[in-house]
Amino acid sequence: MSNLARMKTPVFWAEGHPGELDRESWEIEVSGLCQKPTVLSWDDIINMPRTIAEARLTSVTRWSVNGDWGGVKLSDILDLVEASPDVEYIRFWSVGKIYDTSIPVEIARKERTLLAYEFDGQLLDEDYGGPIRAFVPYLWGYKSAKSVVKIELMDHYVPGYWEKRGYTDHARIEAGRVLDVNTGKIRPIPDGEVKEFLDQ
Ligand SMILES: Nc1nc2c(c(=O)[nH]1)N[C@H]1C(S)=C(S)[C@@H](COP(=O)(O)O)O[C@H]1N2
Ligand SMILES: [Mo]
Repeated sequence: MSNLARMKTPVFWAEGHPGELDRESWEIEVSGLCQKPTVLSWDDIINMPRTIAEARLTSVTRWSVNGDWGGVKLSDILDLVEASPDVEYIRFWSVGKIYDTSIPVEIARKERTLLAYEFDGQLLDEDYGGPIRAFVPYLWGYKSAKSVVKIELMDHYVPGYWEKRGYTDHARIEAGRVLDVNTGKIRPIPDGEVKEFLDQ
């Protein structure tokens, strides 16, 4: 059992669980405002430099889980496709293309923003957004789209699945208390969970 499952990390699939997904044939289309739109295969992604970010996924429903998220920096992907200087937002689409969400390019470029494929050294399964998901520890978890199939480089903002249903567009993590999934205890987050990262 994966560490995420063992800790009983909640499994959110607002659009419905996608069922079994094939890792080896996974592809992510990267398109929009860039010089070199491309389709990245599973092999392409795992052969890119890997970054491990020890960080939390923090849900607006007030829980968070910490661990070693591993994957490729989104910034490296933006460089690979030669993102246009006009890009302002990065839009993620999950498998089935019902769930989408967008983040500002400044957040996309931060060092802990990943296309993640592992947690604590274990490959992500379908429950937790495998084969590959967005991991954006700087913002509420609804920006961390699971099982990503498409990344669009945009010069404008489009509200995503949850943003259209009332969650904030900026998704700034608010001060308060969350359930720490790792310990089962309540964890105060007086400055929002990732103030220290945002100041970097
Ligand atoms: N495709 C998809 N991605 C999603 C969601 C979803 O419902 N569908 N939920 C989001 C929310 S609200 C959170 S908090 C995290 C939860 O991730 P987990 O289900 O892996 O714990 O995934 C985000 N990504
Ligand atoms: Mo969430």
